[in-house]
Amino acid sequence: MESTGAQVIHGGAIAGAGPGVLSGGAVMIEAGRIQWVGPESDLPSEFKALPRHHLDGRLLTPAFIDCHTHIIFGGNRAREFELRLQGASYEEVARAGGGIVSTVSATRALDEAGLIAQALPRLDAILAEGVSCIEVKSGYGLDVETELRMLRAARALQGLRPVRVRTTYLGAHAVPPEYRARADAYIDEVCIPTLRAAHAEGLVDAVDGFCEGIAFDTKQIRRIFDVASELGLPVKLHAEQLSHQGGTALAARSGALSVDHVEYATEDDARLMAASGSVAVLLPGAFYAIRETQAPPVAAFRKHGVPMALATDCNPGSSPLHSLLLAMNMGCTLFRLTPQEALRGVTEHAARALGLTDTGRIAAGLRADLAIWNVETPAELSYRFGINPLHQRIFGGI
Ligand code: DI6
Ligand code: FE
Repeated sequence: MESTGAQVIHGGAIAGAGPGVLSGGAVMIEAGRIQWVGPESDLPSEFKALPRHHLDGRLLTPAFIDCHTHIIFGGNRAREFELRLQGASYEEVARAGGGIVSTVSATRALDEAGLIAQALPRLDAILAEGVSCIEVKSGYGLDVETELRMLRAARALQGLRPVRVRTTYLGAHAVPPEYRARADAYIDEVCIPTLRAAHAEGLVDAVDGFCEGIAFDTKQIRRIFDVASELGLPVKLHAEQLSHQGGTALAARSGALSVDHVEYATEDDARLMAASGSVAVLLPGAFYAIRETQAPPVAAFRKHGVPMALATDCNPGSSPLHSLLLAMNMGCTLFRLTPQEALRGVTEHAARALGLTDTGRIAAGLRADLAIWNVETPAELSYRFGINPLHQRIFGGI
């Protein structure tokens, strides 16, 4: 499948074209877009003579979307992993000057080429599992120049690999050492001016923050969200990951695209998220790696109709996970998602968490970002782990 010319993909089951699985389905793609999808028996006669791509019984899905990652950073935190194994908690390590702040020093030391070189193997691992679109956050620079450099490096990835990159400004990730105990001054003097500079350079698709005892409170996050709103940028938030701080309510009231982690969110939070249409982005890699025991309120999200997405949260500290398939397996095993919810979580709902309406489903008019899997049913994508069943990924029809 090397041309952008019209072709028909057929001869297998299709998931992501509607609520269930379409067996014996067909898809016509042309010029990088899906033009038609339906049962092969209904294929319009004008498409019948087009070149064919036979699935040989394989499953066709939308290409996956990793809607929450931090893949641009320097160094690693294996030492912190060892400390946690000896009993230190993620918060204790952070309060002792490790954690996010230790990655900040290693990130500041790299130029743009260095940041890209370290990120490419991570990106390649993620793309190898049928991913076509990835969100990348800043937040390990915490000064004007390094935050901008991270965002530029993230954007540059889409010139180096066949992938679509969405960039999120996460200046409110941690308080850097030079502003220790002066979080408000950091927000005024660095975080907000950097947001304005990054936006002026066209580097920001969304604005994020970390609302947590070890990071920023709701008042501080609100000040950043006010600037995002003034600039016309959508917001999202890391909220209720380690404790309940009220970030979810703030984010939902700000019309956030997504609220991420949400282990400590309540049923009231779920109600607010449903009202605002915010996606709950579940990050089981972080839950697993820091040995969290409180699972997110999946039943409340279901009850109130909050869409749930799954992502890797790929980062050097709380989630050194480079597999969206494993995130799906963990979402099912640890959070009791159904395999169908897991698949929607890395396709349709992940697109929604990024505010994208042209991808994540198999429907006429959307981008021809597709994945062909050596499996027969969607449940198999979540069921096995440690094996990659991808047969082929199609990116923009190619
Ligand atoms: N929550 C997370 O899980 C990541 N960021 C955040 O706000 C962790 C980032 C890190 O530990 O480096
Ligand atoms: Fe994160």
